[in-house]
Amino acid sequence: MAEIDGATLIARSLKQHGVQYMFGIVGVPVVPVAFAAQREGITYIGMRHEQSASYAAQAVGYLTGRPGACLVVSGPGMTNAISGLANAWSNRWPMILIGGASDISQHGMGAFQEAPQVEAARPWCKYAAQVDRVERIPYFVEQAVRTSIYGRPGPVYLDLPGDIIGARVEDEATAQRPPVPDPPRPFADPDAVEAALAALRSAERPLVIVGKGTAYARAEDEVRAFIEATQLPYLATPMGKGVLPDDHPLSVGAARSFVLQNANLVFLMGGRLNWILHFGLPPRFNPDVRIVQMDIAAEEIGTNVPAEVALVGDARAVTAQLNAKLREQPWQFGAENTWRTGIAKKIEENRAVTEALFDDDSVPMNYYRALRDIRDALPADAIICSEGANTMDIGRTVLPNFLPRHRLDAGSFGTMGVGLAFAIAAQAVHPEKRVVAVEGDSAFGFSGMEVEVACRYGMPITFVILNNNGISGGPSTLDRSRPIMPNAYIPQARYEKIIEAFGGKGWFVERPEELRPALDAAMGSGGPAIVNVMISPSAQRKPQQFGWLTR
Ligand SMILES: Cc1ncc(C[n+]2csc(CCOP(=O)(O)OP(=O)(O)O)c2C)c(N)n1
Repeated sequence: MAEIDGATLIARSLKQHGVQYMFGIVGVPVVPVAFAAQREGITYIGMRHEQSASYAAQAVGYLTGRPGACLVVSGPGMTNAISGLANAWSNRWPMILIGGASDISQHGMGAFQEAPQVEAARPWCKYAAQVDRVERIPYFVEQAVRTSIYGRPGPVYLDLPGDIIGARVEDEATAQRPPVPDPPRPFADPDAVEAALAALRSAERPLVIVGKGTAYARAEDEVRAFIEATQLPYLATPMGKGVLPDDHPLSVGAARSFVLQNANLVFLMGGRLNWILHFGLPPRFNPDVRIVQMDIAAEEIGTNVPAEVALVGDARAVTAQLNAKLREQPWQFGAENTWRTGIAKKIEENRAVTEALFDDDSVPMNYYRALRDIRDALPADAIICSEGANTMDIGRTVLPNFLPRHRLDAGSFGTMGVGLAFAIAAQAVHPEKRVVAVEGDSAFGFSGMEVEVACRYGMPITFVILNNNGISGGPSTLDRSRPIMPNAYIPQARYEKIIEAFGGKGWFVERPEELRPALDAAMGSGGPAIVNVMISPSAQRKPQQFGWLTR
């Protein structure tokens, strides 16, 4: 009678439920799992740090709607991956972490890398379990995959002791469940759909906020139809960008502070009133703002500001419900009113300030000047990964997105170090697309060794580092006669040389006129490249009405 081992069974079960990508670092006891994954037709990408492997797995989850798998060894391998679990938990992205664990037969004996792994995973996960018998692997994998993508998505954890991975069992004792179907798409209460449209019709200064939940739900066609049918002004959240193209005439992103502060009704589509949206509270929001809220998770409704109307359901299904009602009873927000003219005026004012910064050819460059050239060099369907403080915040306003799920950033958890792994995941999922990671020099440093992964797999990712000598701008020279400033790095560090060690190409850019040729050469090189761009340590965002976080 045919036998199957635990490693093959885990790989086969993952494949059975649509898991296509695995990122990891091998060692005892998970080596056979990685080889089995390759044999079963799962793409295995070996990373240089578990943190990056776990970031990559969740980016796959966001981009494809099926969790990416992250494979790590017991003990420190598993604990290194917890930052990824936390980031996925905060972003509500699906991923499945598979942690090797010490043998069940040695539990409590001080086994090699023995650790309370399930307990450590649990606060970040929708589901965390140890596989207790080899023949139950298909059960646990189905449970984990389904839980990660059904309802509100999120990370899950499976603990795989070495003696389960190595165990053999009769093949026929291990029947697979049918593949987990795509998540059900619940509709909202039809009365709430009517109420939402009535609320929008009654608002003098309405604003739609398009969140990344709509991107995850693949609701772009429905959201576009809704915005165009109603002619409502909309603002995209950082990763909601691209659900509608950023150059859409109804986008009011260039007047963000103004519209948030003055809207008297906000329709929140698949976004949360967390710190990124200033909790929906004054001074950033109108104290009397009315909230119409659409979310897949009922428990999200009313967070920080009570919702007048709750649309609980899948963003694509619910927006289609709204669109159907609008076809029965067409309605548009007025074309001419003080709300529209006020927004248009603010957009113009903001544009004038940034134009001056775009055209400033000072050396070293300011962020806007550098980002202008990056913007102009990118194709419209580029996938942009972005992290840093100013690099990311200014980049979000300068680098446009024209397609959904084409922007990945530090996200709800504000995590530095995600960018390289996100770029690797994006290039794995979309080998045909231009992927660019726009990185602050500090952000790059968290995961810089992952450029070796891009080189090893021949991924033509362009890593652009906006280098201002430290965390949000360090000193231009290092004075070792005093304590080195906590935010300082080696000035003018030649990060581009790191990738050359692995066969990639590097460019060092100091002057504005050198930047576009370097970007074009890097993207034309056909392989991975770093463009290391010196930015003035004193360069900042254009003057802002409110301080960051508005404490
Ligand atoms: C994992 C993690 N550690 C530390 C921080 C704190 N932090 C926020 S932004 C940042 C780096 C900002 O500098 P840089 O990436 O160079 O971008 P810049 O603002 O200079 O453009 C750091 C370390 C964080 N957000 N995440």
